[in-house]
Amino acid sequence: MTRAGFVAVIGAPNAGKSTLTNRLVGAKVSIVTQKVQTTRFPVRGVAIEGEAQIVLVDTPGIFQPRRRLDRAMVRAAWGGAEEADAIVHLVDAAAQLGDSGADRRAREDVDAIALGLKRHGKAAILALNKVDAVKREALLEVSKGLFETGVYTDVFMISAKTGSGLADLKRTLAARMPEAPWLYPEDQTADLPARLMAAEITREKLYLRLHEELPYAAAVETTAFEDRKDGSLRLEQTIYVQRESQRPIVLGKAGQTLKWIGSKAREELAELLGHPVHLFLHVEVDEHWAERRERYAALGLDFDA
Ligand SMILES: Nc1nc2c(ncn2[C@@H]2O[C@H](COP(=O)(O)OP(=O)(O)OP(=O)(O)O)[C@@H](O)[C@H]2O)c(=O)[nH]1
Ligand SMILES: [Mg+2]
Repeated sequence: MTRAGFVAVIGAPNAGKSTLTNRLVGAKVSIVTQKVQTTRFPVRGVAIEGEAQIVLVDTPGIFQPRRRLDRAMVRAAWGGAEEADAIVHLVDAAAQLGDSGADRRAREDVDAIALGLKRHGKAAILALNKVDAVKREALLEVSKGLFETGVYTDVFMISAKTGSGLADLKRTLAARMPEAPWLYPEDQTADLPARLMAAEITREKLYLRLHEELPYAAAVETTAFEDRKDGSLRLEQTIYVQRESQRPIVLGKAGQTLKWIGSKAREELAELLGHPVHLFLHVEVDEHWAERRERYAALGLDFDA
């Protein structure tokens, strides 16, 4: 008898949701950066545990939305939770204990998520992440406080980075999947279209390099994706920034920054796609990128959220 189902991984921005998803899947399916609000739309990754296929749905961080893109991202995250057979609420334990502005915001987001779960009548598994970065005694206090909300069925202490505690969590998730035939072929780990995955990889490199300088509304689109006769792939992508003043930031001195981004993305793409890749990057200014309906449709986001 096989099992299969969906697990939504929800949480405040930067909790480690994408890191956890990748780690459980055992392959990179979702991009990770130190910047908050990296994930913009739900990304699926397929993990296997014994007879169970666990489809993890990595979601955008849930926070107090202000702009249109924020609202669409948060709506998509809750949508992922609505449809799932199980929900993991991932919490950055270090942020629960810190007192920087970002930590306080994260705590507000965590409390709001617990309330949201309660309102939706959803039970969730609480996973305290980044235990590698905090003292064990402090963790107990944090987990006690959150558990008292009554919305959680279990608590796990994990590190998505080191893998600590993940075997236990994975077994629990497998047991919660309904009896069903598998949803994906055995060897499939991701289901993002290659063009979109390629754009995500470049966006990751862009943010890894420029997370402090770039506004979060920067975006990447794949505009050409061709097989060539010699077995290589030819990709063209456009990096959108919001202001003319951001173009030189992305280019860097003598184009060095863009070159670095391109070569990092190209290396990773070649490995992922199993073919040599020729990658051509363009930088364009589009002040209204985040206000264009067609962009949302391309990412599966609701423009009117
Ligand atoms: N120390 C430590 N850092 C972690 C752990 N898990 C994730 N991180 C780091 O936390 C940062 C955010 O990780 P992501 O996986 O992108 O977080 P996310 O929740 O997907 O973030 P958004 O998509 O922006 O909502 C990255 O710098 C990770 O390397 C962990 O277990 N321990
Ligand atoms: Mg993410």
